[in-house]
Amino acid sequence: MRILRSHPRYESLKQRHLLVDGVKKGYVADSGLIAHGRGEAFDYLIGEKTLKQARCAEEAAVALMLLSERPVVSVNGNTAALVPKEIVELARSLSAGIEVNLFYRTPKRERLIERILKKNGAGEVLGVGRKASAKIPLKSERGKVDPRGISSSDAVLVPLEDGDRVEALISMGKKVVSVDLNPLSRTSQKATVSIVDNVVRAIPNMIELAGEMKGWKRKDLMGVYGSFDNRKNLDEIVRIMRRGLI
Ligand code: PTJ
Repeated sequence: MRILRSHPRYESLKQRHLLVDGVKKGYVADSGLIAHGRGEAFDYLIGEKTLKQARCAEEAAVALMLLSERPVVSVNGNTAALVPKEIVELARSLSAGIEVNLFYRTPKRERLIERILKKNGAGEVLGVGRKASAKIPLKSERGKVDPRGISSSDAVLVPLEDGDRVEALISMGKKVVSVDLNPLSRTSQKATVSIVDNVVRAIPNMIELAGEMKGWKRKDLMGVYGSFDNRKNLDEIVRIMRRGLI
């Protein structure tokens, strides 16, 4: 279906249609639509724009990923539908691995997402098929990871998560960057750096920041990451959402 650019809800409708199309093609999980609906509600409360606090988190996240030895960007169905080109570009600017990790893992979905990422310029896509031969302490399918990717990483970017994996990764001593519009979710509450922003804004913002910060000295990156207070940032965002409701 064609959506008119002049429609006042064009951006929102475009995202919905990308996801519906992904469900029809079989790479977005049915539940991905429900997850998106929840995200939309929170996005509404922040005015569907990147808050100053989210921008700070994005900056700290880029600093953290650039400081890491083995950063990995994890991709699920919704991310592949909404920001396929951008996620590949971000992984490249951060010199990070790119790994498919699915809650509703099926070989067909893995292969479709791998194909989308490659079509958008990715080199090797980790975590697909037999490559996901390592385990992290999780009972769900998300526990299956690539020994050369998430398993041996020191920092993982996890857009649109369920909280279990964040907890598992943190318990393994890894740093976790989340992108989740819900500041109260277990994901946001447990991550090292929690980006409360729509993935369609957060990933392009991070590409821009990575372009600027890539050439920085480690000391300057440490300054940005070290001065970021995730707890305070999340509390401020919750306050902004509350004010939006009054
Ligand atoms: O592709 P799979 O199999 O890995 O499955 C993916 C889903 C999203 C179905 C799975 O991870 C899931 O069930 O996630 P949850 O537990 O519903 O959590 C998703 C979180 O992402 C929610 O807290 C939403 O608020 C948030 N969210 C939804 N859409 C966006 C978002 N955050 C940022 N940007 C969005 N566009």
